[in-house]
Amino acid sequence: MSRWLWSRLLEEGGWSRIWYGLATAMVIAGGGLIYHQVQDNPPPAEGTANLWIDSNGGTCTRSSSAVAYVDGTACSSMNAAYLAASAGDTVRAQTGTYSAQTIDYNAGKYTLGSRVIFEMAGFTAPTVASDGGAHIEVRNITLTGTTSVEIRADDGSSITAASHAGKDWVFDGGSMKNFLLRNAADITIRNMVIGDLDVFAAGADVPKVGAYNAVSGPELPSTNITITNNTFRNIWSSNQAASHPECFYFDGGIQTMVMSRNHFYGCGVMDLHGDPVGGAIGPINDVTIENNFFDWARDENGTTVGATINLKQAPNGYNNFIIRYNTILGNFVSETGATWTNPQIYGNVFVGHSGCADAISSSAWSNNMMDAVTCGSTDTVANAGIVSSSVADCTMGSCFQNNLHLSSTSSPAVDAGGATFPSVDFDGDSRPLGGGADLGADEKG
Ligand SMILES: [Ca+2]
Ligand SMILES: [Ca+2]
Ligand SMILES: [Ca+2]
Repeated sequence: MSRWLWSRLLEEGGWSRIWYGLATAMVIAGGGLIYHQVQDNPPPAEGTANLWIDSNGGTCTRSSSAVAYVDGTACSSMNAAYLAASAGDTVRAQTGTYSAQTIDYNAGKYTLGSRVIFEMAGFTAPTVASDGGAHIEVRNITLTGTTSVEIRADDGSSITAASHAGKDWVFDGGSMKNFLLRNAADITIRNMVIGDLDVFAAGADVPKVGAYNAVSGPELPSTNITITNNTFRNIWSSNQAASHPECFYFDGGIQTMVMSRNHFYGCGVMDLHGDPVGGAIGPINDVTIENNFFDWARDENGTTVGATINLKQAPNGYNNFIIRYNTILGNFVSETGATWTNPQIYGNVFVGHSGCADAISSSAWSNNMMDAVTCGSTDTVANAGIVSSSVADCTMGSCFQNNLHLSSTSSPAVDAGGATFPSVDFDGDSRPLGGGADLGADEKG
């Protein structure tokens, strides 16, 4: 089985989130977990599709079997193709630069049994936005504008219909500047390059997951968000006093989010920022952050600054928040006043960490490897050189990725993990190798 397919099974939970394919066997994978092994049911042959998009459109006629491109029967937009598609169809696009795309709520598409697949290699557009679109997978698209992706509920000014939340979207491969998920459900962003964005110069926001703030009607926070195997890079502000960047922002009300196997570098001010604001929205719930590489957060000149992961204070807090098996250059900070229920911080490698997060009890910390200060009774002090390379400063906007794999199989992080760990590492390789799980995001040996 290809690594490509394995990664989907492992990341999506195997049983319920397989978007196509048939189970043919069961195998025992690392950690003793049982996954389906599936027979891949690939998209139609290269050069054929059920629907095509081109720059001048056409009759937008669906073919039940995949066919080659015909100028006169193509669609002029993603939305037109979506409206014409049936469940499981593949849409392809002629190579070109297109205008902004908008996909709207459609009752007939909201209950599709499988996604409409957009194979968008060669398709460049500024943005994809959707109010309540559902069951869509977008692959290998290039998005150049801000806000690159916005998925939200049907009506942002008066949210009353939970059934109209944007739901069951996958973005897989390609690149975007940023994204905004509001009142969205069952969203996956994977295998993408996200960033290369001066938020001040572009007048842009940072990648963000949350709920609507300050609108009338009930709030419908974003639910079941998976962000995996992406590169977040060079998201910064050339005027930090006027525009406060970070590589990823999440606010109150999130219900279930997993961030795994992402690589962060060139992030202004912070790599991650949680901000559970807004009394009606509620706390941040059930978040797991695992197997990520986090570079130093940086100021606008590229010099390292304080908080790689910064979780802001009340009024709302954090429930069931897990930070495990990450490699983190810099600090994890919980601001004074944040309320925590069941935080777990274990198995991480912290390099350059200078203090324990406020408001989190020492019992939440275990088996972390840290520089000079330890926070829990089973944390240990690391030696210099534990990771392969760690560059202190760079030129902001063009920072390059540190190599945060463990430096050698004799690293003290090797086999130093506890009994609970993710079943794969940053690279997607199985854990554990050798005599136990290795600390940090890389399983080395
Ligand atoms: Ca045409
Ligand atoms: Ca090991
Ligand atoms: Ca590895």
